Amino acid sequence: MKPIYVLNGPNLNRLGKREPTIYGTTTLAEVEELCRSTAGDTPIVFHQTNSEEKLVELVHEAIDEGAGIIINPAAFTFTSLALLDALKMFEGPVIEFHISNIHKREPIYHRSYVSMRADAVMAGLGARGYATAMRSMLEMIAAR
Ligand code: CA2
Repeated sequence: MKPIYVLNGPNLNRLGKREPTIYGTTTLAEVEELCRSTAGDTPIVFHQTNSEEKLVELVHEAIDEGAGIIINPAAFTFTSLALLDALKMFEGPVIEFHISNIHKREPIYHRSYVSMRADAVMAGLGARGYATAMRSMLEMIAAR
């Protein structure tokens, strides 16, 4: 069984430690556990990186080995054509995920490059939304 990749971009390693009014108090380690428990027997590859290069390389790894990608690209959402180009090479389902509702925030957070490839976009459900994203990803893979 191919794994589902859950990829997290810059600063999300600080989740649960700063700005709890926007991002909540759940840590990234707790998010990983939530993803694993929701996925059940389906294997998960879970990463966070502050590096655009590393994030692109992880998408390349998913192109070769992954069944689906759930990605919270954080700030790279709004800046990275390299990430968009890498995601365009991936043939399985892609869910773009944001903890906060990016559309409720300043205009610089409204234009996502990643959305041009994502099959679904989720925003504003908080950290527990990763479980919702995982359930939807399992359904999307099963429906293919
Ligand atoms: O809501 C999200 O998940 C975001 O992708 C998070 C990004 C932000 O640039 C996006 O607009 C929305 C920022 C991540 C910052 O991470 C922090 C984590 C904990 C505390 C403070 C910042």
